[in-house]
Amino acid sequence: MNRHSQKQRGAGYGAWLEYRGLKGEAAQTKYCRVIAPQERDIVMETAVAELARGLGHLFGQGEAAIVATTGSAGLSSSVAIGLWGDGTIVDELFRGTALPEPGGEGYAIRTDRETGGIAIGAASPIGALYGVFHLLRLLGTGRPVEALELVERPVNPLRMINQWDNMDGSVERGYAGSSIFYENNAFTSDTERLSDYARLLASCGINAISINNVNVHRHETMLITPALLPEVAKVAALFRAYGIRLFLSVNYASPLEIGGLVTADPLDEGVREWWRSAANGIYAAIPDFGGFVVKADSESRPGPFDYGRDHADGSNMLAEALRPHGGIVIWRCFVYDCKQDWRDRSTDRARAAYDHFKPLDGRFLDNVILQVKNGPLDFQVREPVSPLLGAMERTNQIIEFQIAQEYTGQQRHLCYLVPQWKETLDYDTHLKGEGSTVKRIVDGSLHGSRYSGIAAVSNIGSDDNWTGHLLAQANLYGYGRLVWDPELSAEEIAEEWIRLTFGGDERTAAVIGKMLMTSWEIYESYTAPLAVGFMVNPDHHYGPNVDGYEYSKWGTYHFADRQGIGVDRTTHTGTGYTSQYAAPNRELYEALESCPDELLLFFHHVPYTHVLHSGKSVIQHIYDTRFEGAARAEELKKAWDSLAGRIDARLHRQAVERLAGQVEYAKEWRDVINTYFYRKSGIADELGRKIY
Ligand code: GCV
Repeated sequence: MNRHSQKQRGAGYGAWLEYRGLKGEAAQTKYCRVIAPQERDIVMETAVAELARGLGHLFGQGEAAIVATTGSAGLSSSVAIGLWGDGTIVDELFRGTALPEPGGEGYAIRTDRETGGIAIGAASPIGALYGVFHLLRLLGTGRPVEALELVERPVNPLRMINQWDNMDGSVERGYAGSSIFYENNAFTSDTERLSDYARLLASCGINAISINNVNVHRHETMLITPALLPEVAKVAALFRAYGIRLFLSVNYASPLEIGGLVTADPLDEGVREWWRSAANGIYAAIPDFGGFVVKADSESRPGPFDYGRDHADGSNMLAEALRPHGGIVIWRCFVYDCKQDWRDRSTDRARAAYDHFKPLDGRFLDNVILQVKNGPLDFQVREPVSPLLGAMERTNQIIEFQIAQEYTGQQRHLCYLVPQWKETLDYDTHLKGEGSTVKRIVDGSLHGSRYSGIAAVSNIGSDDNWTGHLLAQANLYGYGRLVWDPELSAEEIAEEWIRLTFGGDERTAAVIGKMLMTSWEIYESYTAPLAVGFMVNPDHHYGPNVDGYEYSKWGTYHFADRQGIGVDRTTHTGTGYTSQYAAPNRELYEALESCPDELLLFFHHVPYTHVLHSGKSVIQHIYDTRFEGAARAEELKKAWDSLAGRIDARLHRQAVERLAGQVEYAKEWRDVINTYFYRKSGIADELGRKIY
């Protein structure tokens, strides 16, 4: 798939960049030439090569020719690419047009009415690369290109992927094979695959990647040392060619663990000097290194709390070391007590991030960014939006999503997550009055933040098709597209992905589109509706176990007893978590009468007989959703089966078993949950269905 591709790869490897040959009308106007500037930096080189390759595949002619001037043929049958002011034909083509100047990573595309040729112009090589992928996407999805006149720029400045890869080749919460970055505590030799990954990411707009797990173990702690930096630099170069900056997750206790110091106290001058020197070494090897991602004082990782310091002290120390080089510190806010006493009902894990960080607003250096998970707990199928998002006006923040489906079916169940992310981004925090949406917080416009954007935990691994479940590719693609432009609808994104992956068949688009768009709701209904949260098996988090975390130290409880269920997080009678929201959200959640059904058990402890806004009792809702969810999982399988013969058989085969497994597991969820709550409550299902 890479332009220097050597290896035979399996079906699905090309993902949405397969560029299936165009048919019918779309294939009529052939674009068989690329007109490109002679002087090209590495990213422009990539842009030109991708364009030649994409056009070649789409129009079935190998690779399109690359020429430097229009020659006598003019622009016809050609796509010209260039930067503003580079003296190429692109300048000429955009002169006098009404197109506004795009920003740094933006681009413009227009069709020359006289010749039918197309021009892609940009202010930077990375803009040109994004413009190339945009045009190829239009062609690949069968959109008309005869009269293009468009300008695009990304909405979010930082568009990041976090790998949770370990150097032993494992991936924390990885569901698609092993790491593509490492094996046996060394870097992979399959650099071609890394390049192909960079290509997939750039094609949907990603511009930053951290390449190791936020839980930084012994070998990974060494990544910032001269022993491993040359290897890191090689990986950085592969991603650089696609305009993606490389970051590393670092071990907060590095000075202690590998530096020979007796402390990692952020206020200790020796420690500060150690990090400065480490940063100097990194930038000598990788001049455009992005910076550090840090998980500190979280789930037994070391951090500033170990020295009686706070998270401003800890992150600022690292920020100071990176600052002279233009680097940033991405500091995670996933900080909570993971050794909680389950008997103590006053401690609330959901409160923790806000309680720890909000008081520190204004104390962080301007090259520190706080990374906040979308919800206050941990990537559940349904959670309220984290109240910390936007609550620190004087602090840079980005949101963290999880593309990997840790709690949403682990890529064995279908769960298209774009609708969930979109709902979060559209959420109105009301922090500065109506319209204070999360998307405006993370794009930096609400508070005028210096740094802003979105990060997410990747869902890829060494499986041939990257994501194990073929349809989980839609989450990676969808993440990139949504982060580029949060105004895109989940349906639009799904449709793009389907057409690029499977071709232009209308029925295929309709069937898979519906499967994707209903999948989150279906998964939620047979697992954990009403935002009840954790009911999974401990450690691996797969499959139902209602009390799996109930009597544990992890702080994730539902408090089901024979009368009722849910966590009282109100300010009047509960943990006070609701007070972390601005009005009117605070009041909305506080009052049982107004709390939305879908979040009910997150905020309130209610009897099973409590009647929801839907008119159903909680217990009946528990039964109905499980029965319906399991039945709808079967419909997903049938829908997919109906596509046999319509799509590439090798691709079709890849999801058949997964969907069959989902059907069985949905029944398991249905029966375990229903039986548990029937036994607990003693209340029968109104419809008399089978409960054990
Ligand atoms: C990387 C959850 C996951 C952990 C993960 C952690 C985090 O608790 O289960 O595997 O650790 O989140 O985001 O740091």
